[in-house]
Amino acid sequence: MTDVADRAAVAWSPAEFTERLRAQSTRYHNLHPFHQRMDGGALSREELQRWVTNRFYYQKCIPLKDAAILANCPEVEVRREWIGRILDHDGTAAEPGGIDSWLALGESLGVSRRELVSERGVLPAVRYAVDAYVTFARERPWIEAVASSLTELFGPAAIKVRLEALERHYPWIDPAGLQYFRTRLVKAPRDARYALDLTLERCTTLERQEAAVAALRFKTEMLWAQLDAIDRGESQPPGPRA
Ligand code: AHQ
Repeated sequence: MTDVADRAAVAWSPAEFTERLRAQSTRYHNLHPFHQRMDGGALSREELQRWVTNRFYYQKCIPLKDAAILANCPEVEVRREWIGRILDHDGTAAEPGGIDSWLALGESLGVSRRELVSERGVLPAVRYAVDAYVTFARERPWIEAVASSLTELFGPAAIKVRLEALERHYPWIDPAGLQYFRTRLVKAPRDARYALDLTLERCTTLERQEAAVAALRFKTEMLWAQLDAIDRGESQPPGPRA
């Protein structure tokens, strides 16, 4: 390999790699106009209902994404840790999970569980953005799918702001319905810490490090595209869906 190519192939230090991952926070969906309007108290009831309806599709697909990572990961220790994410969302027969909490959030915003589960209100672009995330996890190396979940490095700070804003600006929302986000404030930092440590540990060449940053960049764009569709408003092709 030439001297230039040798220099170019030198992996980033863990500190520099972490910094490049964390730099993706400037692309995080808390900066999207829709979330800015939510945090500023400017959303209508109808907009909040469109958001909770479409985000339900994202939430219900997270376990499919995580199951894809499990299916692609040959390491028992990693699977033992990662399977917890599926249980966090799906819950168990004894203990409802995050998907059930999201349904309660929907009810507190005036959208019935039946309506959320029907997916009637899921916008085409939201469906395609979310399905792209699941497909990414199914088709890319499992460590890249792990890296794509690192948007949760930025989640808790955004959710703290959002929770405070929802409680302050939208008094018609039953605070009990916001429990989902209070739970994320506990689980997301733990999940993000494990995913970051795993990404730093396994991505030891420049090529793998750049792929991990690209995976996280992909995920910031998936979250951004989801909100573009929600922000734009109702848009379905004419004619019957079935
Ligand atoms: O509620 C969220 C959630 O369960 C997850 C799982 C995680 C992943 O595996 O990609 N990401 C994520 C996120 C959730 N909520 C979003 C929000 O802003 O409410 C943030 C989102 C993320 O940052 O990826």
